[in-house]
Amino acid sequence: MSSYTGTKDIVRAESAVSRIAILSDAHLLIQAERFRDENYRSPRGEISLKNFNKVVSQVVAEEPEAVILAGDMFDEREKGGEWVVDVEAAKYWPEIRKGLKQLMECTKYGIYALRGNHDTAPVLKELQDYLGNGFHFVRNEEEKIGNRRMYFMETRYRQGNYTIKREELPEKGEILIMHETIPWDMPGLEQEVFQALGERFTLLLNGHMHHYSHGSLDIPNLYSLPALIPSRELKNNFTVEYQWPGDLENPKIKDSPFGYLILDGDEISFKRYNPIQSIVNIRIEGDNPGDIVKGINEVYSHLMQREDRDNLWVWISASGITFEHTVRQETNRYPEINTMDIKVKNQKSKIKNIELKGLDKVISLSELEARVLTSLLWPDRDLAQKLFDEIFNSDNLSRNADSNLERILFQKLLELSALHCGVPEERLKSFLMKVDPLWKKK
Ligand SMILES: [Mn+2]
Repeated sequence: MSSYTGTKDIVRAESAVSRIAILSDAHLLIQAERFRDENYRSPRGEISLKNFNKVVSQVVAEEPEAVILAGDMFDEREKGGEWVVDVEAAKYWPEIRKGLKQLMECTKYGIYALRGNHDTAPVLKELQDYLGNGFHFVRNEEEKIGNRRMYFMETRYRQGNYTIKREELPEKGEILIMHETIPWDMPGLEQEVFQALGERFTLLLNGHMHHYSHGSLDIPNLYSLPALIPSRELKNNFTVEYQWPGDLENPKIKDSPFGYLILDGDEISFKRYNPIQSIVNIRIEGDNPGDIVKGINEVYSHLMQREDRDNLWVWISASGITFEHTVRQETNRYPEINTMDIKVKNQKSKIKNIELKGLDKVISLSELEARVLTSLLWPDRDLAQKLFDEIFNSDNLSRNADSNLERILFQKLLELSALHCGVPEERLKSFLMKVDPLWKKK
């Protein structure tokens, strides 16, 4: 370990356990947009940098002896097949580096950085070159930081395949810093792996989830780190939430979920950071596109009355509708409101009973789905499930669907999705042959 000594004099008893700040998931460069003007940054990018500067001052005031970056602090974003970060990052790096330098210089031991799934090694190596021996990019190694021992387990994030072999897990230690998916209502690293790690380490600190919690998965020493500042990855973080239908005068208000952790002695505390902007979540529930359009307009008219309307980052989730475009068309009518992202989902519970005629008998869509799924084995089954959920669902089909048309549509959609899912052609053919008898008249 290098013997970096910052400029800050910290007077502490020799025996005290080092006070450490843990920062995660700022996703700083995710706000980089492609602009031809080499000096222009997007308003979202500007806000992110302002938040970063503000939170850096807050952390500096905490007088940590070391700062840990637990992954996805920078983010290398891809847009239209190009790495935005290479083109745009130049406009952001001077300020990011300045902030990191401030953090580094306020500490005795410097900064220790773990790579997250959105970070790249070259970016972290460059920072190490630039900032010198007070910045440590650590990969699958233990570091002694003051009188603490910390193991930095590099991310194993692989969507759809989160397994880590037992023999690849780090041996016993004190504190584990990692960046993995906790399986909270979503696929993630197996619970048994977290449990095994929880037995090997006194403390598990995990980034990536953007949400502060501890003791989940029944592992008392597992801590999930908050996102430092807002980014495009909302992950259920908000400060204001409107529901439609609902009382627009009284939205749900929450304390900021953003911030960082301070380890001091045996104490772990979540330090809140209040971002510059308000993070607004809008939940619209309707039965049809008409409802959704009405809901969006009512909520947005309400937002327009807010004094801070220029300072909102708005996320929408709408259920009872299939196409994001329908929502986007409405939000575009309110250019003052910064709509960050729109998610649409069909409500499974509200599925209309579409009847498919011309099969061996008249059956409902859900019966067909059940029959197709039971006739298949993994991985065809997974693909079919995805098709039913996303494409061949009641919202996309009219009532009393014509089976011949739907059958052709289904096959075409399958062919298309197979390409996207990387399914080889032979497997697609055998899949279609297996499904085909389900469609035929007896
Ligand atoms: Mn991540």
